Amino acid sequence: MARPKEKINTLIGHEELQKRIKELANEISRDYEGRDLLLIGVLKGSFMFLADLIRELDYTVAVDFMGTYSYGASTQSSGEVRITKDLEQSVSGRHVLLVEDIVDTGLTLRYLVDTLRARQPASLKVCALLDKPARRRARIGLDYYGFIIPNAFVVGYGLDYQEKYRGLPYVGVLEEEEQQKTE
Ligand code: PRP
Ligand code: 7HP
Repeated sequence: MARPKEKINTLIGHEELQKRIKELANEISRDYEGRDLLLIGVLKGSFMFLADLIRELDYTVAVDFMGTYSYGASTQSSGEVRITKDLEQSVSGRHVLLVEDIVDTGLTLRYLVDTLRARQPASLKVCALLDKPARRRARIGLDYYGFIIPNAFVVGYGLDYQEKYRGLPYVGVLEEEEQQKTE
């Protein structure tokens, strides 16, 4: 199997990710003490973050997933958010925490928050591992975030470029030559 290391520069290492996720989980546990919580992971990118986060939370926490798609094979958002998978569970009257891998333009999150609010949860908050404010196009507040990152296209730890690199255990910046070669 091809080793991608030579074209990807590490931005956030595995240990740093794990340390910050534990801190986030402690904060979330404190805030939701005594309340039932439903985590909603946004597929596909959030699967790794959600898996690590939920293992640090109370074992009674429920989980469901929504799928969205807006980047395709590009490093730029198409601007159109499509739902590829809806929830199985109802969110009505429940405490919901939306779990994202990255907020970039903010269009995906804006769309999801509006969609979920209309279903009348008791509360709705957002937790994103990575916040890239430089390219924001939609106004959206984050209740919890892991890291603020610079304006670069990142891969790994669930995030892809043309469906590759999701399995990297760290977050790295994809070098420009690599993007141009394959675009
Ligand atoms: C990515 C990422 C976020 C969204 C963030 O999903 O996982 O959900 O883009 O970008 P935005 O803030 O500019 O909307 P993508 O549409 O690439 O699907 P994927 O998670 O399946 O790769
Ligand atoms: C989506 C996305 N996917 C991978 N890397 C990034 O930097 C991204 N921003 N938005």
